[in-house]
Amino acid sequence: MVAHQRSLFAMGDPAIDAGATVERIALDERSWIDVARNWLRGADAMLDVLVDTVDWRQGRRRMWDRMVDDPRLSCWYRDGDPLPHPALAAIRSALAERCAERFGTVGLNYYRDGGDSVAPHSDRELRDLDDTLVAIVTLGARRPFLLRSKPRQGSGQKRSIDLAPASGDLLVMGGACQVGWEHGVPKVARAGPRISATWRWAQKPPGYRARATVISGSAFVVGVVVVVGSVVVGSVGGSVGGSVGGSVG
Ligand SMILES: O=C(O)CCC(=O)C(=O)O
Ligand SMILES: [Mn+2]
Repeated sequence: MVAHQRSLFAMGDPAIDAGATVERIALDERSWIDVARNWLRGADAMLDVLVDTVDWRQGRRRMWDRMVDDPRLSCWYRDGDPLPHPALAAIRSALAERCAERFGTVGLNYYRDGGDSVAPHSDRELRDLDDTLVAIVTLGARRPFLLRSKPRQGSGQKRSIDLAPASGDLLVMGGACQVGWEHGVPKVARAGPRISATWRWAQKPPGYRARATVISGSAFVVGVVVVVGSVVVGSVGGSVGGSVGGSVG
């Protein structure tokens, strides 16, 4: 394991800098990402606590004809579950205030070293909705975070952007980002531990029906069947691969 360079900013008690500069990057006419560098102080100290105290789960998925371990550990908390660090509740409130929306379920992903990763994907429950928010706070090592456009019919051009969030940075993917774009954290030769904390929100049109997803050979409907208005994604979602609100598809 490579110890990542720690800054004074990332040590000490967690505290949100509500005045941090937020840069909005328009990805296309319908999709954007907000980037707030140094949004959370004390992110490395928080990582240390979470590495030791979270009941990390090993997800598994079918790859061709066999089951393989996900190359990272995860843990999901439903709305109302006791959280493993008090700062997670404060972050959720700050996000709700920033985005004027309510976030419920929080997912934690633990990339132990550079060999851990998540493949390019769009978040499963959100990938056919054009008004969603996915907030990601990075704790620990700086890793590439790649966003790339999905190929569109009639346009061969693919765009790609690396936001490389450092410890304490906040990313918020918004609009139709999950429809037209994929995101992922690729493997790297060497990296210290990194945890991402993710929250999701979606506006679902009345009568919205989630697409059925095939997992391990059986049809599994992810998400809500019929809802009206805004809902917090995950608190009512299906369970995938043992994780509530698991999203990588
Ligand atoms: O770790 C990250 O920054 C991304 C995690 C993610 O996209 C996911 O779990 O769906
Ligand atoms: Mn994702």
